[in-house]
Amino acid sequence: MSVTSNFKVADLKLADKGRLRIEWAESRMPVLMALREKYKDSKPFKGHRIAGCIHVTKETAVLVRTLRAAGAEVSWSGCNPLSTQDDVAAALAAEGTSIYAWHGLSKEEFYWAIEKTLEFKPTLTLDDGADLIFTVHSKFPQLARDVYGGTEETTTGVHRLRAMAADKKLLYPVIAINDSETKWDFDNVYGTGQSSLDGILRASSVLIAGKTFVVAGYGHCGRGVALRAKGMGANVVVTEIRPTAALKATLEGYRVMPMDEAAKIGDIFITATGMKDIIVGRHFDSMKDGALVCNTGHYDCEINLVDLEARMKGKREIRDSNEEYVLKDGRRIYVLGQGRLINLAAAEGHPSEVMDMSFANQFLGLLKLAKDGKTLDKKVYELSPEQDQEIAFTKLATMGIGIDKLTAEQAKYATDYSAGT
Ligand code: 9W1
Repeated sequence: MSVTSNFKVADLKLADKGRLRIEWAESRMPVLMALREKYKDSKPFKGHRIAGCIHVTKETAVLVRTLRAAGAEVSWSGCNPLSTQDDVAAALAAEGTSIYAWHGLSKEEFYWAIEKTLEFKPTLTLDDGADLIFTVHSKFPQLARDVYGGTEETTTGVHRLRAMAADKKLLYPVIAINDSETKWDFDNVYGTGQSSLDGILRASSVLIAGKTFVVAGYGHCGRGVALRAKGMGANVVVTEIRPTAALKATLEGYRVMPMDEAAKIGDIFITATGMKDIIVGRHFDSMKDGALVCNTGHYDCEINLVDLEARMKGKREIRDSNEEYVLKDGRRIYVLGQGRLINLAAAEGHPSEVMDMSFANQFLGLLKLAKDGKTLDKKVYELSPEQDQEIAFTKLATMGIGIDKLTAEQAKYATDYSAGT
């Protein structure tokens, strides 16, 4: 463990490796890099102290570096005991960032780390799951006086903060980063879509082409996974409970059927529903020998592994993140990532290019709060649609993609209701 007065990380010797990973992410995050360039001289965060509590990953490090380049002092902790990449944490500590994060910290250490980041009395907070903001509100409410505002990354966090605001319990304004279109619509569809396939491949290396690939749940995540599986040549089957979602999947060219039917024909199964018991005993009973099963929903209750254990003769880890269950009748079922989020268990979360947009939203959200936080109400806000469009526009520009613009005539036509048909 490497410790000084402003950081605690697993091992400072990992810094060189972490730096390389961060540089790799930087080369894939052009929107954040453009923001860094834009604000490196004017330093709009000068005098601001940002406490952040979010997964310590190479992408997060790019955000941290960008906030510091724009004049902020920061202090960081991880929002999940298992998501900290120790080499990245070491690299941040080595370049002078205050950070308290290491992989596998205990519950006590987790809250200790959050409290350490509050010692410098932040003027802005950044959350992923609202643990930091809850700590301020429940244990250190006096700190809220100096806080201009906070941002929240996730759907769940935003949900809890809206409830607090409705009860008039919120002590400073919050911007819901999740609600930007350039965040949720890209994270869920393209982030989860690719990283879930990535996880399946790393854990199994199977050929996707020609396989019957069953996606349970056709929400944003399920749709992203189906899209990528189809792109790799799979025959995609979708299962659903919502008629409209099932109809969309059908008209997008997928076969839709109940899981009882899909279980018999699937080669690869992935759950993305947010509901428990999607794949249970009777499904395992009818699966083909060699079927692969995994989950990309938030909780690991979508695949009922208790039912599978009850049917097995034995199991062994046949490779990383891949357990072979041999059933009493001799069939083999392979469970990837122990039924936990496959894109995190066996891959590296969302690709940097996707996090680029999520974190550009974070940067602009904090910038808005640094400027106007003191005049905003103690409510949950969203970024403006104009800023959302601006992020998408910049992303396109960095990809060398230009788009059309309305002419003055067209703009007039768009709002002119007198013209009729
Ligand atoms: N967030 N940089 C694990 C990530 C855990 C994780 C989690 C991401 C990113 C979903 C955020 C083992 C990255 C993150 C790598 C990794 C998330 C939970 C990101 C995807 C969400 C519960 N949720 N996310 N990159 N851990 O990809 O910050 O490798």
